Amino acid sequence: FLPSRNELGLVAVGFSGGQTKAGVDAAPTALLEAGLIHQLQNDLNYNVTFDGQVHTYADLIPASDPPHRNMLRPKSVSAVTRAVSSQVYTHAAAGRLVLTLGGDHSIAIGTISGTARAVRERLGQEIAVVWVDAHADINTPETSESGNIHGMPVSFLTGMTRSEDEERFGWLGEEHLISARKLVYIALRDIDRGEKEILRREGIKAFSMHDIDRHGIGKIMDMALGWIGSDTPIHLSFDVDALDPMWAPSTGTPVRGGLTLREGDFIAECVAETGNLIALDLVEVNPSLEVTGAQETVRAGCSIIRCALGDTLL
Ligand code: 4U7
Ligand code: MN
Ligand code: MN
Ligand code: MN
Repeated sequence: FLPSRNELGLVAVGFSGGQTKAGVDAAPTALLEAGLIHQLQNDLNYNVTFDGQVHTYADLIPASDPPHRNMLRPKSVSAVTRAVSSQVYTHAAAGRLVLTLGGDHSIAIGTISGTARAVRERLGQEIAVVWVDAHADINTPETSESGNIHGMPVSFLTGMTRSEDEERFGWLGEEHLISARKLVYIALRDIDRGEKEILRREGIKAFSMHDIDRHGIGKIMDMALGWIGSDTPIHLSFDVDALDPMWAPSTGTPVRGGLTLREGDFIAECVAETGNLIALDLVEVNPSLEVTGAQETVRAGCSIIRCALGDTLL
């Protein structure tokens, strides 16, 4: 069932409701205008299945969406991620490697739940997730200080945050969830107090920038992929803010002291080398912030995508 070598499903998610800064919804268009599809088809030889739309899910956004359990716009994010989950599931179930262009990182509730369900149905197996980010995005609604759902997706996906309310993530079932034991973080450097507590309590594998400085990115990738094992499908969720703002300034929550461009590409290449990649998210590019660096940020995003999809493998 691992995706056939050259079939790729592309989902473009123009959504910004998981946080409060406008512009991250314009990232898919910017990435596509930079020639991404041409690169995938001509340089990398993928057969790309794409509906040609940057989805905004306008018909799914309710007129009234007040804060609930400290979450901002819970119904909107719930409805959009539910739709994304089904789009991603459809590609994955058809045996396509799925590339999703965000959008803010709340959309990972959709992408990862979609691949988790497809792999469970087809292989009876759990997926592994490699989460590359300055942040852990594992706040519960209760630990979050911002209320922004892009800081919470992992708590929903691991079943730590649950809801009975169908319109507010109650649609997430066991088939959509991942195991905290099969989750690995890379490039962390800005973790909230409540998140540290959760990471410790759940014994989640996490490699911070400190670890990367100490061991070097090569050894870190050996350890990260060794933890996952060689027979597990991998979903790579890459937040562009994992990169240092020097290389990717146009993002909503930049944190200095991040990955070099080359370290980011290397992480993606190592995941590609496993042959187990089933899905990739590239999120949090916001071309309307630090506009002088927007094209550089977009180019960095395209580079990470090409590397994850095998461009530099011989
Ligand atoms: B991103 C934050 F408080 N932890 O919860 C929060 F620092 O998807 C940031 O990684 C979340 O960009 C960042 O709001 C979400 C904050
Ligand atoms: Mn993130
Ligand atoms: Mn982040
Ligand atoms: Mn961010």
